[in-house]
Amino acid sequence: MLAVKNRRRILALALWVGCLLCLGKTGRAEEIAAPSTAGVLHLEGTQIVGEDGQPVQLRGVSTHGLAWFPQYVNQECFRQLRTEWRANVVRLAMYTAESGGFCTDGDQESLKRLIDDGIRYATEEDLYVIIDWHILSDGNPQTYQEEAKAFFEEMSAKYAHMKNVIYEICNEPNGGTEWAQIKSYAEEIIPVIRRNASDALVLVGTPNWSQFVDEAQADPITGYDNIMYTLHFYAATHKEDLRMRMRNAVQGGLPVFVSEYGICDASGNGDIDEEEADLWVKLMDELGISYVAWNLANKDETSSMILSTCQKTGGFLEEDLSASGKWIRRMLSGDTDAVSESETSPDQAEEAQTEAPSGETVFDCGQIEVHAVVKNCWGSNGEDYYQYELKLVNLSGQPCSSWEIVLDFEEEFRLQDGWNGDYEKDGNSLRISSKDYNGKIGSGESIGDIGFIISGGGALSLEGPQHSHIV
Ligand code: IDC
Repeated sequence: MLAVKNRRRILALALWVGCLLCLGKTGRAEEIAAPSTAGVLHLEGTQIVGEDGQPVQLRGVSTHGLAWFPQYVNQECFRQLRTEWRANVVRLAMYTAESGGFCTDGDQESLKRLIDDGIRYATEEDLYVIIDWHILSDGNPQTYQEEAKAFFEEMSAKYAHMKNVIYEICNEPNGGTEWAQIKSYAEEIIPVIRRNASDALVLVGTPNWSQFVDEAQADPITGYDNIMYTLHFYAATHKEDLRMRMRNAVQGGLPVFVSEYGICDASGNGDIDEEEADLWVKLMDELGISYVAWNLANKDETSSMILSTCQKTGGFLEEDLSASGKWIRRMLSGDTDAVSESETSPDQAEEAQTEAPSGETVFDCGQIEVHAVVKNCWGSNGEDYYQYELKLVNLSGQPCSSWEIVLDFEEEFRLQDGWNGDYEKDGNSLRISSKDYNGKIGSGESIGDIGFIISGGGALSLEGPQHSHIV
């Protein structure tokens, strides 16, 4: 037993080294704005700002059609987007007219449940969240205007009190729909939302698949605050022309939000153009524009961020991501060197095969044995962040109805987040106690999915006096 533990410790140390090596290379210097810090967003000129008046840039990902890929609306997935990808917004894309569409043959109740779930998870993970009325094959948003009114009436009433909900009222008008028609639709929908959510940001699509922001600029919607206009691009199709259209609109005073983009071509498929994608990101950053990437799914298409061979719905490793997914994760997180199984050294890979699960450190804490894994680590704002996941095994010989463990770290650290437990920091120690729903562990049995994120000195003291207590 001891020998096994020591081998695991050595492996854990090897992983630490790997992890430490990956830190501090990039990382966006600025703190990421979140609902808990920036609060309700509003516009000052073309710029989104938080309650304290500081500029806020939202950067994140969009789901694919909720009816088709509902499985990615889950808390673990959103948590990873927030903590590892460093996203601060998710977009919930609900098609209106395609198969399974809200206004065609879709199951409206289950679609609304997915939106409710998505908003709940986003809120719990401190993310802003966009409710996207995803018109596409319906071309003109007026096609389902009455349905849109009823939908946004219900959504805005339900979410009026939330700081983090943003309303996108028509994804991409197309098929010759003119700005005057979109504007007229928006002037029907915005007052419905405003009666409930008086300040929330509202995003309005623009002609030609949300590209002709200049037409909105020539005749903007007046009489309401906090209205933004969307521009969508796909980097392998849309280049300098559309970038200049975006820049001119913003410099001309139009608040623009890139609520959808891809780094491949406009079909959502085809080749990736990283060079153009870099130019887009550079310009959006310069102009303080927010941007949301299409799409969080494992469809066999270039724009899907997860490989079609990957069936996971959260806890994605680098090797689970498509080329788009890798690029977007790296760009958002600023982390250019993720540790992935495919990137570990041959020695580590060999060890990993003989140890299951790999990279686990096991602590005998008395009554409870703690299995700790560093799931991820990254550098940001000059600090190192470590995400731990724990499994607890009850070795006391009797069932328990609650538990408490204390973990010691080698250095001072800061607790950033913790889940499925109550967390209390005391010097270099972290005390974790059970929630009412996960206190019970049968004799010899285990529970998992307990996790936390710390910054600063992240190494667990391997020989430290870790201990546990059960009732
Ligand atoms: C695409 C999806 C694809 C789906 C299709 C439905 O990627 O799997 O079959 O829609 O028609 C958009 C749209 C967005 C498109 C995407 C790629 O907003 O719905 O998704 N795209 O074509 N505008 C430009 C590109």
